[in-house]
Amino acid sequence: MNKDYYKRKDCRQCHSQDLSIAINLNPTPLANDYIYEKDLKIIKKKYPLDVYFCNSCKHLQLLDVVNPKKLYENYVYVSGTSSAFVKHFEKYAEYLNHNFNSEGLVIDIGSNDGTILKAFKRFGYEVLGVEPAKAIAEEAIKNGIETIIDFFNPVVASEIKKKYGEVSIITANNVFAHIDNPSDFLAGVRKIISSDNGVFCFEVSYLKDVIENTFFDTIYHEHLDYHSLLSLRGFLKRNGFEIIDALKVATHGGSIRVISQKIGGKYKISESVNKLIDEEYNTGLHKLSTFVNFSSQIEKTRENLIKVLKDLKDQGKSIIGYGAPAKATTLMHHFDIGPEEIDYIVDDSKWKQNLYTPGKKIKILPVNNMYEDNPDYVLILAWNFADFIIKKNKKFHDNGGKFIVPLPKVKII
Ligand code: JHZ
Repeated sequence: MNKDYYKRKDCRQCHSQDLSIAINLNPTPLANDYIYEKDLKIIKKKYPLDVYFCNSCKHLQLLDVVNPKKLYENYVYVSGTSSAFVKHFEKYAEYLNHNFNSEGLVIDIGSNDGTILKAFKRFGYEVLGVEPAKAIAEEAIKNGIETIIDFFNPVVASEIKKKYGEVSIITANNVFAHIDNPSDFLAGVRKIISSDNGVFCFEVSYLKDVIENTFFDTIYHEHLDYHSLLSLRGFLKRNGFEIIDALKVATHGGSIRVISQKIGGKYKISESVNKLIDEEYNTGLHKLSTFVNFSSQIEKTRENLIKVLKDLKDQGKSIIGYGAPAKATTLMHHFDIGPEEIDYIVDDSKWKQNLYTPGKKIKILPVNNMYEDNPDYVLILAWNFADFIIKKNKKFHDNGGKFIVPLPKVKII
C-alpha cells in the first residue's frame, strides 16, 4: 500500500461485497500514535471507525485500512511491560510445549520484545521472532532473541525456510486481527509449517467477550478483524488449515486461543471447537441485529460513565487515568472524555511516559506522580488489568483514593 489509508470494498475473509454497517464509532486518530511534547501543535488525522458485518461469511471487520507502516514502525506497545501478560505468555508456552511439540524451532510472528520466545527458550527450543516495530525488535535482539525486522509474508517465509527449514510451532498473538490480507499471511505460514507435526497457534480478542461485556473500545484501527470461530473455521479451511482446538483465555478482556494444523495433520480435532461455535450461535454472532443491539449497549455505558465523571467534577474532585492503552483512544473519543475530566494519566511503560495521548492530548506520567498528588479518583483505562492494578496500588486505596472501572459496567471501588 502506497497511500496512508484506503477503504476496502470486500470482506477480508470471503471477498463478498454483501456487507452491512454494524457499529458506528466516532472517528479517531491512530490509537498508539502518542504525541511528543514538541509535536503538540500538529493536528493528527482522524480515520473513520465503522464496523461492518459480512452477510455472507458472518465476519465482523473494519473496511477503513491504515497503512501498516504508519501503524507499526514506531510502535510503543511493549508486551513485557505488564507482568500479568508476561505470566500469561509463560503459561502459554508451557501449554504448547506440553501438548504439542517438544523440540525444534519456534517462530513468533509479531514477536514484539520477545516475551513469549524467552519462555520457549527456557524449554530448550530454538527461537526466531518476526517483528516490524524496529526499536522494539532491536531491544529483543539485544536481549538475545534473534528477530527478523519485517512484516511477515510469503517472501519472508521463503527466506526463513531456506535458512532454517520447516518449523514445528508457529505462534502469532494479538496480530492475526491486524492483517489486511490474512490469506497471504496464511500462505506464508503454509510454506514453513511442518506437515508432520506443525501447529500454528494464535490468540485474538474474542468477539463473544467483546459483545457480552460491551468491550467496544477494543475496536481501533489496528484491529481490522473481530473474530468468531464460526467465521474463522471456514476461512482457515479455505486456506488449507483445520482448527484442532480452541480455548477461551482471559487476556485483553477475553481472547481465544486457536490451535490449527495443515488439513489432514496428525492431531485429533477436539470437541471444544463445535461446542464453542454452538455458544456463538446462541449469542447471535451470526446475526446483524446482535451488533445493532450492541450499539445501544455502548450508548447506555456512555451515559453512565459521563454522569459519574460529571458529578465528581461538579463536586470539585480530581480525577486521573491509570494506563494509557491503545483502547483508551477509542473510549475517550467515542465518549468525549478529555483534559477537562482527566488531569493526567499514569503508566508504567517507559515507552509512553512523558508523551501525550493521541487526539485528546492528555499527558502520560510515571505512577509515582499519583502517589505525590493523591488525586481523589483514578479512572482505570487499562480495565483489563483492573484487579491487578487495584491490588498493586493498595496503598493509594488505603489512603482514601478511589478507583473507577469503566467496563464492562461502570463501577467505583
Ligand atoms: P494493554 C495492545 O492494546 C495493543 P492495549 C495491540 N494492538 C493489541 O492488539 C492489544 O494489545 C491486544 C499499562 N499498565 O496491554 C501498560 C501499567 O501502566 O491493555 C499499557 O500501557 N501498569 C498489540 O494498548 C497499558 O497499561 C500495570 O500494572 O489496549 C495496558 O495496555 C499494567 C498491568 C498495565 O493493551
